[in-house]
Amino acid sequence: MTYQNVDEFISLITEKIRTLFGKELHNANEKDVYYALASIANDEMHPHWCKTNEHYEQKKVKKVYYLSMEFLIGRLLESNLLNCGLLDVTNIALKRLGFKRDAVFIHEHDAGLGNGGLGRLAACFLDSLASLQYPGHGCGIRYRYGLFEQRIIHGHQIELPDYWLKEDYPWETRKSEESISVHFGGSVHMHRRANGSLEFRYENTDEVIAVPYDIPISGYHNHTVNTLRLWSAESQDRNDVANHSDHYYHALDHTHSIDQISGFLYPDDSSYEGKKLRLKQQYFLVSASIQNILRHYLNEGRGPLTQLSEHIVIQINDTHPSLAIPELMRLLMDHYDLNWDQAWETTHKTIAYTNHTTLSEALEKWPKDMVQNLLPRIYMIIDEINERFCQGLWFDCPEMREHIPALAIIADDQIHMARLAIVGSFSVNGVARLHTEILKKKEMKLFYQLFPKRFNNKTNGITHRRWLLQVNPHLANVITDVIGPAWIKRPNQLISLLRYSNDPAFLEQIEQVKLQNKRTLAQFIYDKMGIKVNEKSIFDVQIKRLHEYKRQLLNIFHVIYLYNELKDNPKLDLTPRTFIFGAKAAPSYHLAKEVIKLIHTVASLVNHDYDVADRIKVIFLENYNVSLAEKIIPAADISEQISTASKEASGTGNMKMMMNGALTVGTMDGANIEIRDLVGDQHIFMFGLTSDEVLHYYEHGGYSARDIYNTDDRISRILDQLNSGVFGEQEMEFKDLYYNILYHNDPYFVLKDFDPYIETHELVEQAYRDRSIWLNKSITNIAYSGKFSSDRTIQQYASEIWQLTKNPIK
Ligand code: 26W
Repeated sequence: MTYQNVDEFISLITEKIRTLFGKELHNANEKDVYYALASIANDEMHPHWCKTNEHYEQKKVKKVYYLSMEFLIGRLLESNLLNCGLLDVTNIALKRLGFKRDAVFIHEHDAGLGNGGLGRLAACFLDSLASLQYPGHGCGIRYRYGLFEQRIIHGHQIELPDYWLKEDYPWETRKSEESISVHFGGSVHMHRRANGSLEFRYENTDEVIAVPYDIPISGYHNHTVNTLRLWSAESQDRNDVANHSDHYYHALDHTHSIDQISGFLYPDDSSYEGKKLRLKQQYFLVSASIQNILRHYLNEGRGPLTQLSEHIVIQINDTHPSLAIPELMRLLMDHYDLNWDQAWETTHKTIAYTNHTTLSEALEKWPKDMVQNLLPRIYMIIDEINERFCQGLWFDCPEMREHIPALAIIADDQIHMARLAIVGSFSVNGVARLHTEILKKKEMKLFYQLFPKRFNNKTNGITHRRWLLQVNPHLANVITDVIGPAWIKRPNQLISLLRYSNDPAFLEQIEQVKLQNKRTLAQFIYDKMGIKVNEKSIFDVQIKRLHEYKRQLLNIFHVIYLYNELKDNPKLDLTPRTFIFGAKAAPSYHLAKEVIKLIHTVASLVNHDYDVADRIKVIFLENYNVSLAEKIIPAADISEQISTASKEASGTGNMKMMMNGALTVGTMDGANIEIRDLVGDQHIFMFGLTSDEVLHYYEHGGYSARDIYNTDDRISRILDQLNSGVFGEQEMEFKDLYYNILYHNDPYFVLKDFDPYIETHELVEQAYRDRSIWLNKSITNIAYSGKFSSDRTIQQYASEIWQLTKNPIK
């Protein structure tokens, strides 16, 4: 059904308000309208959802299950309406009824079930899978608390719990009848059956019930509706608690500890902590998901489990769900009687692994004892996988013997999850060309020698439906006006914009759209913070998790440098700039939090200094999340992608901002390189050390931050200001940042890249002054951004890893 007729759509809203809330439309508030619209979208999706499932089951089509500890889906109302073809009519109806769109949409609490790039990637992939009509479902955890809410108090980050389920969440359906038991702890006993085979019995385990909550994932203007299944941990005897008053507190305690399993998302991006609860979460996700997959497989009568890999592929999003490997082995052997060789053959043909980082501190390694105690049978299986793998190396690859300690899955009393993931899967992919090359040549070199065919690259992407069509409707309209709407289904067609990249009328339109978006963001900033920003200034944006390697510090050093210049020479001819930051630091990441404090300190100095008035402003937007990104990105002129080369696996914010016409100031890292290859050097601002240079320094030394400090006055001035209390309430407030640079030799090469960074920003400024040059660059970026649609990425996963075919739903 489509509602071209606005009157009819308004009647539908009216009817919904009556049935849901027992009120008339004229008494309804924005929240009521939000729920009414969600209900309309659900009515639209649910019949197609049933049909999609029917089709997959009856046609026995090959499916992918995307296992991820994170799905950063943000809000769904607008994207669901868009995908169902109801967004335009909704916009008109709301206008007619006198409701502001945003005031309605903000009643949906962001589902912040992810830390950053990896979780958002999973959400974009689900959108592309459904839009391309591929059978693909997500499996994750229904955390009661998503990533913390960030408050800034006196410049310091404070974390508050993100209780996103406070209000009714209209998109999920609880499916208690499909619940699954997951077992922890206990002991394992071996018995020999009459036929000589071994049987494993588990005793005294703790049982946890995994209850699925399903969220429909609608494709764009097609009838495919896939599923995101999120598991919630519950205790079996929840109802018993009330009945056993003598054990009441004991039972309550028990229930409480089970509830914790799906309690909260660990707020750690790219640093690994061996927390038992996190291990429980990982096994909980994996066990529930794999049991569920096998149950469906068998119910659908797809054949013996030895053929599993012809029907199912399981993609694991980083190593976080890599226990899928021993769990699938366990179920195939202990529950379905396959022998080791059959189970192994099946498992490693079914599972594929994506790596998202080479940062050594992020590589997961679980203490052997912890796994042994919490998951005794899983430990036995990992141990056996390891034994067989190492024996194979010893006997079949004598040249590898000396490397066994570096390859062994269990070494130094730890289980190396990346090694397990490589050995137990048929595909290992990195997320951008450089990243994959670094995996092959450095981090996973030995494994690459062993299994060269297993390694492949899949450069990340973003859904252009959300990140262009939905968040920047003005730009989308202007594009469609000149090249037609075909780009919406085939984003590569954005390339046709090149023909207009020197067309003065088109340039003017692009200019006006950006200005309008900047005005909207400026108004938002004013409403939130009471700060007026100059809408004509360059909006210079860095939005991403706060991490040393992402180098927000380099950005703020640039601000301090400009501030010093302006103080020395108040008449300096400088194009006004607004520096916009959004970033959460992991709660325990001290240096990252110090950077947040520094940004605020600089902001309060700069923003209140009359000499600088209106020429530089520093804005830190609190609580960066998907919805805030949607507001900022359409307004960005400059996209800061300035990680230490080799450290950022891909980046996806770079793609989002490019697609919205921002120009990248970036290092030769991650997908920045592929952006540069497409748009050409003249349409991007690249600077700094290359990854080879960085890796060379790490390996051979030869870098001295102190030498740069001693020879570059701009830098010594900034560092001395940091230490002397010019910035900050007291001297030494930022001593740890200062020491990290001068006494730990600046591990992320901030000083080394400072000079080229400043120089690059001077080029940015020159380019910005010539409007037609700038707009030509901006259009060139939009034109080439089609390659970074996650549709392209998913297409590559589907044909090169998953061997999936498209299944249109009638
Ligand atoms: C175990 C704790 C932990 C949690 C999350 C370790 C590592 C992670 C992720 C790997 C962090 C992450 O989000 N990585 C990002 O993944 C994006 C999607 O592929 C890439 O674009 C980013 O470059 C990468 O940092």
